[in-house]
Amino acid sequence: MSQKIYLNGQLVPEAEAVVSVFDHGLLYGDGVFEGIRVYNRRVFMLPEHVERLYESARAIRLEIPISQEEMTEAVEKTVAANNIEDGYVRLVITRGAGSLGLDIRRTSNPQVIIIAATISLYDPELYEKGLKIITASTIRNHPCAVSPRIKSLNYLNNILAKIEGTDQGAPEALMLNHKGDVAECTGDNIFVIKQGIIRTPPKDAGILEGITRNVVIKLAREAGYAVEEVTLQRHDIYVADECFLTGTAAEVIPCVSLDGRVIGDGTPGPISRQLLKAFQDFARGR
Ligand code: PXG
Repeated sequence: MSQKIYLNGQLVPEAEAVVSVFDHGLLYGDGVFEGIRVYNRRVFMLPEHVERLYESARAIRLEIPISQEEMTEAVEKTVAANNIEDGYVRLVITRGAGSLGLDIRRTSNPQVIIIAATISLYDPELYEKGLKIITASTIRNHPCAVSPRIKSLNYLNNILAKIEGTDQGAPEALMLNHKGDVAECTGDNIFVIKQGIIRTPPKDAGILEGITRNVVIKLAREAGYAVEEVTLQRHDIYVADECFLTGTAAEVIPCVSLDGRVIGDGTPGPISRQLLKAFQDFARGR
């Protein structure tokens, strides 16, 4: 069965879901996107993802041609049409076709694309053993350049850091910000735990404000933990009792080493495990 892709209001077969080679999304990475999980046919945290998509679009002066309500309906419709029970939805909004120049006034028709598919996840074994990660030499984009708070189609900053990780056999890579403080990983936010207190970098550390991050902060507080959004240095990770990453694909994944420094006792810690379970129960509606 061929996949059905939502393209500008129509559900079309994959082969017909095409955009122009003059689209500024292709020419310049000029657009925004979202990645969302589907659990038991429910689109997880859909209002929050739609809100972030429209905020990203606003920040790059891209006017999405449909309302947030229409976008929400379009996502639900695409998931249903592809009979997705557990999977992944990718929303992509491009600037649309234009001239071979930067001027957005020469573009027209932003493209609204929704793909409902499966997702590639970390190896289940990594949740038992924990990730060993490295610090990339590529820093996160300066917030005064392209703000990391925008989930834009220009992901080269993250891709370059991800290459460094892959080259060194690490499934994720830590990125510092322009000040040398901890920002986040290439596609995941980062948390540390020290003496029972959970800490994660604040929104202004040059991070994407992850929706999984925000859910985990809430669940951790509900479980009685203190959670602080504070500046962290690599040193705070080296000396942490526990560390874990959060993201749409990863959910909550323990991290047991950074740059060859073993974190805690080198195994996934009890609070990380507890939060992984709490997150999975919440996401799967248990
Ligand atoms: N930081 C960055 C830079 C991200 O791209 C996160 C943190 C975690 O945010 P969420 O809202 O997912 O908790 C992300 C998310 C993909 C893909 O296919 C990427 C993300 C999410 C899902 C899929 O590359 N990045």
